[in-house]
Amino acid sequence: MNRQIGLLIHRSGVIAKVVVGDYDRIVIPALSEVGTGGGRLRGLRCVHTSFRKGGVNEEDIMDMACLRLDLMAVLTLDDDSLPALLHGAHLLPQQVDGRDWQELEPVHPANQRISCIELIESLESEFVRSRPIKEVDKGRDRALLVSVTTGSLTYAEDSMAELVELAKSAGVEVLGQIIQRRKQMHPRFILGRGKLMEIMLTSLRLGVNLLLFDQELSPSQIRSVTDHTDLRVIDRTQLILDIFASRARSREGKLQIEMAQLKYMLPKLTTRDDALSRLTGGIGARGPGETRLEIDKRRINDRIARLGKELKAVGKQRYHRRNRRRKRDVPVISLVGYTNAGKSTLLNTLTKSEIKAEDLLFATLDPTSRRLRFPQDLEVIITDTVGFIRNLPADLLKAFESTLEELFEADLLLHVVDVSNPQWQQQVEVVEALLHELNLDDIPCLMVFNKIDRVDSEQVHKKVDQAGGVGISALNAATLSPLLETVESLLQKSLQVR
Ligand SMILES: Nc1nc2c(ncn2[C@@H]2O[C@H](COP(=O)(O)OP(=O)(O)OP(=O)(O)O)[C@@H](O)[C@H]2O)c(=O)[nH]1
Ligand SMILES: [Mg+2]
Repeated sequence: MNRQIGLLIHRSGVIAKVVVGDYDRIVIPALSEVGTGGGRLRGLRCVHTSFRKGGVNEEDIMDMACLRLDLMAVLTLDDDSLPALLHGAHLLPQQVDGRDWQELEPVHPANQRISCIELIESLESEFVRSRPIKEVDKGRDRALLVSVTTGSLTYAEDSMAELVELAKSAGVEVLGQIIQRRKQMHPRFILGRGKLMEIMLTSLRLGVNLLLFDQELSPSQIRSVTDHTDLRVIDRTQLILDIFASRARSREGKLQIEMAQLKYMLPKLTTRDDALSRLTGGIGARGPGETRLEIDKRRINDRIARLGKELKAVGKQRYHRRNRRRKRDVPVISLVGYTNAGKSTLLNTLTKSEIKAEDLLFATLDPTSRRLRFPQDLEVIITDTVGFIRNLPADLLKAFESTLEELFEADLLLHVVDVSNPQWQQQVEVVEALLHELNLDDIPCLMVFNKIDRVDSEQVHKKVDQAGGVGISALNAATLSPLLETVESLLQKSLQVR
């Protein structure tokens, strides 16, 4: 037939698939329905004929790595089209001379002495031994973080460091990071073939099951990666959405998240996209639920419309609540700031409450309000809300419109800054830009430099003075009096104006 023939053979000896290719290649079909058998390798080996004289080529290695095949073997033919040599290759649990695979000595198929099954089984046990999955980590996602950038490397590194924190907040174990700089971003292929192969081999070696991209991916870019791999692929926005979904407690919060997730999914459903149906649980699939991800566009649109109505109704209740507050004329202070800056901790210390404050990004999602009485009989309401982060997509921000509306009511914003974070200056810029985007820059805003207990004080005091803010340690009530005094005098001023 002048075509290559390939067999995918199960360890039991059963032929799982027969693939008929063309003269110079075969294409292995998607194997998603075949289980991975618990081990690191797929439990299938591929043997195919070739009209070329050479043995295993780069394409074969790529297929083997991406599909985690037990073994790849190429049978070459002699001039009479009879079997000549069998070339084999297998993956290695550890790199040898910088390579992740190894070729076997070519032999005539009749002289093939080694036992395939023994070889595969010893490989597999070595894979497991070199990176055992700890009992506690079973069921957790194990991710390789990937950033593809055309911009500055330092920016990519900072953003990556934050992605690591985001991943931790989502309960994902981070096994490795890869940053690639490209001259130009390809609209279809986010990564070159070579890089993709490197990622696949690294994933295999580390036991990765999730690729987490720092950049937002287009449907075709997701496809170009998932076509070659059987790893789940999600991007930064999806990860943030997932964290939000797991944190939302209030009805309104849950509605907002579901809305944001559906809106995010919708454009990605326009092309038939395998990546979505691969989301069978875990990160990226929480919230609206996996079944919902599969329902068609029209039903999603219906759902979005319904959610919109419900949100409006909830918003009305909120409006009434706020109105009552207004009537009593209690000034409102809102805490804003980068995520993990210490907003909730500050609220807790000020009002002796116990809302959740944790060393996690986006620990707080739903807004909380508490009363606070100042020494001189001034009573205020102080509200804590969702933190900000860089590269927050506009749509996502919009999803929180009704929550963020609370901020419009504020008489004073306290912009809480974590000065112990080396990135604090950039974080201030991000928050200020977002405040501007939300048209909140008309409200008086006091900079509050938090966590001064963790930094060299003299240097920080200089910075704090320069920025005209107040330095505090939210964990320590004794450090808060300068803040309280400043806040009080600022409020008196604004109350007089009113
Ligand atoms: N050392 C020190 N740690 C602090 C201080 N203030 C807050 N923290 C810690 O910083 C972490 C984050 O605090 P949160 O209050 O949850 O921060 P947040 O701004 O509410 O963060 P999100 O709700 O996640 O956006 C917690 O582990 C706090 O214990 C401080 O003054 N000093
Ligand atoms: Mg918080």
